[in-house]
Amino acid sequence: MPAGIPSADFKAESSSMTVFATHPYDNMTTKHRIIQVGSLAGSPSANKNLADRYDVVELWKFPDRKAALAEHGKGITAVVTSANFGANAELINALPDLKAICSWGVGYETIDVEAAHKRGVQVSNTPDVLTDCVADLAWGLLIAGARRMGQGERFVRAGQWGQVHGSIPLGLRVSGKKLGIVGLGRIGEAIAKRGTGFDMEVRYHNRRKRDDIDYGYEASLVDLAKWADFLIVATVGGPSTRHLVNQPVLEALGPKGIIVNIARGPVIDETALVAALEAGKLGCAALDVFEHEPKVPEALTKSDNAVVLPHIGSATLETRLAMENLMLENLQAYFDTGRVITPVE
Ligand code: 8YV
Repeated sequence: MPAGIPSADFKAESSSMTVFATHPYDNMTTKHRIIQVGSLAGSPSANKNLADRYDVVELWKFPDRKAALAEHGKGITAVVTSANFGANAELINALPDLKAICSWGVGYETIDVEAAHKRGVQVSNTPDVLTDCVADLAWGLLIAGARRMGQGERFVRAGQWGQVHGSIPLGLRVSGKKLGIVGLGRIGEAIAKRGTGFDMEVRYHNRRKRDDIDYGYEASLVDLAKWADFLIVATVGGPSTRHLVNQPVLEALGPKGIIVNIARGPVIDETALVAALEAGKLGCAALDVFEHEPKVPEALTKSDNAVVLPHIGSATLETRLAMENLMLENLQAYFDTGRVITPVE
């Protein structure tokens, strides 16, 4: 069946289709059938917009995914997913007519891009639109960790202010310190830019030195950690960066050092992180992501030297809407032109 042509039973269903007067897709007379791998509940209106515009096979609602793919996969040319749900080779290869995978989010380590490209399937993500919010959160985490904001808040909420002798322990100054960035991509760069506003010297570690940028480059991550007061992790996820931040790196950062992670949990060896914190060899960990989300080690949830957030780097109304729109634009561009707008190369 050619790309985008609905199946016979789809035509019967589409007769009850709603047409929206102000909708950009007004002239659609039939809805394309797509597979949505998981519910995009973290987006303001992605589930609704997908359901309004397309004939959606909601894969997560089927108890037997393999059987669902076998039954509904034929003729499906586009899949919607996110980093959370991914698209592995099994899913890709179960869809003989697949042409495009449109993901909601920038990270795509759970999508088998190689398997997709081998089959000529385009993959799109949502870069740029979340850069500022993720960078903002990295700074929020850093300041929260250095100034013990979580601990202070718990102290006030517990009614301890004025009740017990003293206050919370002293924090660390943020302004004017040395900032190391692990992974100077789009998000790393936005974090670095904010660092100059805090009068910080910024250096970074990447696989390769960037010639288009003036920040100092450290070829060795351990050397960067030794130099830095604070280390912010902003790399891609996946096998190439798994446990890049390990025991030697954490110990090089040291007892007053703060590690921030807004990238992917597995970039840090979490067992080594907990051990370093417990032994006082690392000052503080301020984390938005974890190795086995949504599981967070109790050693971290109980520690006043840790700040823990539930993976909310992009979770603002504006950014989640922008991610949603870009994902929808990619999907519709594929149906209209055969090409997604922001392809993963
Ligand atoms: C999302 C993210 O929460 O874009 C990413 O890679 O990590 C976040 O913006 C995630 O995509 C949800 O699966």
